[in-house]
Amino acid sequence: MSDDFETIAIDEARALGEGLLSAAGYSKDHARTITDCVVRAQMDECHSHGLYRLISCLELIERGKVDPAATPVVEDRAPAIVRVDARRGVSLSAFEAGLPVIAEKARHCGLAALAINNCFHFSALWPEVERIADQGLVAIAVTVSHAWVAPAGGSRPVFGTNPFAFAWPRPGKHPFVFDFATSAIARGDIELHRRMKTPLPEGTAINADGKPTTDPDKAVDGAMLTFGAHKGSALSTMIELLAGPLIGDLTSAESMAFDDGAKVTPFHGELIIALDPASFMGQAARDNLKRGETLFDAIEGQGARLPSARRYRARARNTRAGVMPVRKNVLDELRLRAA
Ligand code: NDP
Ligand code: PYC
Repeated sequence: MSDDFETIAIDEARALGEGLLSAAGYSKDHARTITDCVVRAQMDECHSHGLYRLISCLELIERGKVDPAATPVVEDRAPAIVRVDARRGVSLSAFEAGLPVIAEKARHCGLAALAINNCFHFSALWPEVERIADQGLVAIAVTVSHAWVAPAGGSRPVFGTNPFAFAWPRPGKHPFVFDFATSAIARGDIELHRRMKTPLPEGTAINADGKPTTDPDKAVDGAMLTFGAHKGSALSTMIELLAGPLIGDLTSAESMAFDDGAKVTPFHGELIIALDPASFMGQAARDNLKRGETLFDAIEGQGARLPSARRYRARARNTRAGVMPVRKNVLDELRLRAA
């Protein structure tokens, strides 16, 4: 473990998170769902979306944006569509409210969608698609953020960092999951580079003059880039459309306008889709799911790793130890706020 990190007991992290959020005014439900998500991310050593995000949740209250006691409202829109209005709360309690409904609808109809609206959204998407895959369903999730990312060939921000997550259930194993920003780097990582005063990887950002930069401050004044040039740009456009106009919610540019200089967590919607292998394949579902294992074996058999393998290893290691590494400067700030 590098000198920049120290460990915290998992129970202590939970108490710290719930204590800070409750004291700031979040309802029990919000304090629990937010803490659970950031502790899970930290246990998996996803530093850009772990305990660090508690600070942005506190800033949401300090800057008067979030309704910290909002109760999500579930609306049964159609046989295969459920909508949850987060009512200006954080997305996670809305997800909790919608999860049993999308799972039930997917089993009944073969596939189903959950649209979460009017939410502040700070979290990684893998905790959500993993929860759906744990119920034997295939899952896809997309959301927008703030307009920080320039389209391929352009130089001004239009897109959010727009993550895309997928999960596939694996009998007797953790699901196959990937979850990535469609920008070349997540905004959370840029913020961590700014805090640590370290350079960005090449090819992730441009400055205000449209020239490549590795200076995180200059990147913030300029624009982030998409991953995979025009391919990431097209995927990001798709995500803007699916998690924006399709579900009647804000695009990243509109979320940025709503923020109005407060510089807090984006406010918008999220689209989650669940597919039921049993409905597609009937009796053959189990055997067909196993054919996915042939694909995974072919990947791992040549020394490549599956996405999420690093996370699952970190989770197992930290669960055994009962403690997890956190950046010192993040923990210092959280403890100072709690004192
Ligand atoms: P990463 O680039 O860190 O990882 C992307 C995915 O690729 C992960 O599933 C990762 O698995 C996998 N992976 C990484 N390296 C390899 C490799 N060598 N071989 C195979 N698989 C690999 O993700 P990002 O930085 O793009 O995104 C980080 C998080 O930020 C995501 O969880 C995303 O949801 C979140 N985010 C949230 C936003 C929001 O608006 N709420 C906006 C943007 C991002 P592993 O984890 O095991 O390394
Ligand atoms: O890391 O890009 C990001 C991000 C945006 C909103 C939440 N995370």
